[in-house]
Amino acid sequence: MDVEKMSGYLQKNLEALHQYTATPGAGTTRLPFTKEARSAVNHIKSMMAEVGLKVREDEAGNIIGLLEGTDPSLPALVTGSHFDTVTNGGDFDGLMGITCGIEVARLIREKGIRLKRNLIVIGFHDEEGMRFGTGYFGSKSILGQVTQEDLHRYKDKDNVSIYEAMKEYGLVPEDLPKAAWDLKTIRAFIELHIEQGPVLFQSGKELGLVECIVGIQRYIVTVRGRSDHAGTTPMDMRIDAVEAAAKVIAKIPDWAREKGDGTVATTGYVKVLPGGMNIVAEEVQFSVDVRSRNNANILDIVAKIRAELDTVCARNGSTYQMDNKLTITPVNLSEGMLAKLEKAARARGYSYRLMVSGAGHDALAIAQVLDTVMLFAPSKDGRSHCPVEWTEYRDIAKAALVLYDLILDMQEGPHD
Ligand code: HGY
Ligand code: MN
Ligand code: MN
Repeated sequence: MDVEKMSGYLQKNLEALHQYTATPGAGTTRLPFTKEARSAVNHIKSMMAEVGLKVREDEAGNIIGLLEGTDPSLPALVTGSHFDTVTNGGDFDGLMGITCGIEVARLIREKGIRLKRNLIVIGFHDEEGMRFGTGYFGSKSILGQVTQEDLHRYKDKDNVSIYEAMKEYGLVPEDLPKAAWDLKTIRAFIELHIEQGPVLFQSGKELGLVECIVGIQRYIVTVRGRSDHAGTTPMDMRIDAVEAAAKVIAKIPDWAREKGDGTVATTGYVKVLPGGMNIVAEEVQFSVDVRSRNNANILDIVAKIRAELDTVCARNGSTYQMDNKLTITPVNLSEGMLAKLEKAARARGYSYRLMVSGAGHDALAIAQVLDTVMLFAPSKDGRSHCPVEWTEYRDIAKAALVLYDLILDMQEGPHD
């Protein structure tokens, strides 16, 4: 199959899935355990069935398509990504990896090829963590890393827990442990994804081969002051939660800049209560997302945030708590599989560059315990997690064809 034909299939799939959003006309919003997720899942299941995959939905709400190999005793290859999105996100984040897996399965069948290994195409649930502030729910579930306590602990902005959301969605939360795989049955995981940044796009290369994925730590910080009248309360009698939080938030970006190493730190969410113009703020909640390929940088910035909170709160009498939502260390991807990807890209005459992923992806969770590799297609202008997210279908098709080559190149023996 050439790039044009593959590109046509992928465009049809991705355009069809674009409709499943809670914010039509304002990007794609498909949060986990919602009706948008359910509709997209049902459509993806039909796409998988159409190319001959045996389809099931697991206890975490992941979608799993199986193309049986001639020797199912061999550890399987797994490819895919997530079907949930951020709020007002784009059409390609996550779905690229799922639709490429589906189209490679179609190509294998159209060519009449019988793989030795089972091939699993997977659509993960709740990679983004957008609703509950966590992330990697579906991938951590197949790794057996999500506890029943987690399901009750993490809640969305309407105070709905993951547990309640799962039940509403039609899942049985108590059955979640059944979603865990025997990792000995898996040879490797390959995730195709858009780059979501400017490095590959600006390099002008067609493909990004990912060597390393940054580590991430995420927190929700709650600073508590005292609500008072904004006009009558003298400045030296206030316990202003905004004053304390703002002094810390303002310092975080420079702490990341000082580190280099591609270290980043972001406050993407701030909520002030009660939120009146004439009321001294009683409470501020803000998010912290710190990432680096060097874990020591992450630890140092988190320590600085905690120390600064101690200082500013002691000064104005406010208090704080720092709730950890995610801690995951940087991970190097499989050198052997990267070498196979380079061989395939060169054979097809596609330009490529080796690179670091600043975004997490399900691969970040899975690479902690399994051989994993990622393949990027360029994001136009490096934009992602926004409605203007765009990747050329031809670029996605090239990644899919290299995925096809890699799958065929990993069929020979147990360590291929
Ligand atoms: O936030 C991330 O790195 C990914 O897009 N979920
Ligand atoms: Mn994302
Ligand atoms: Mn993603």
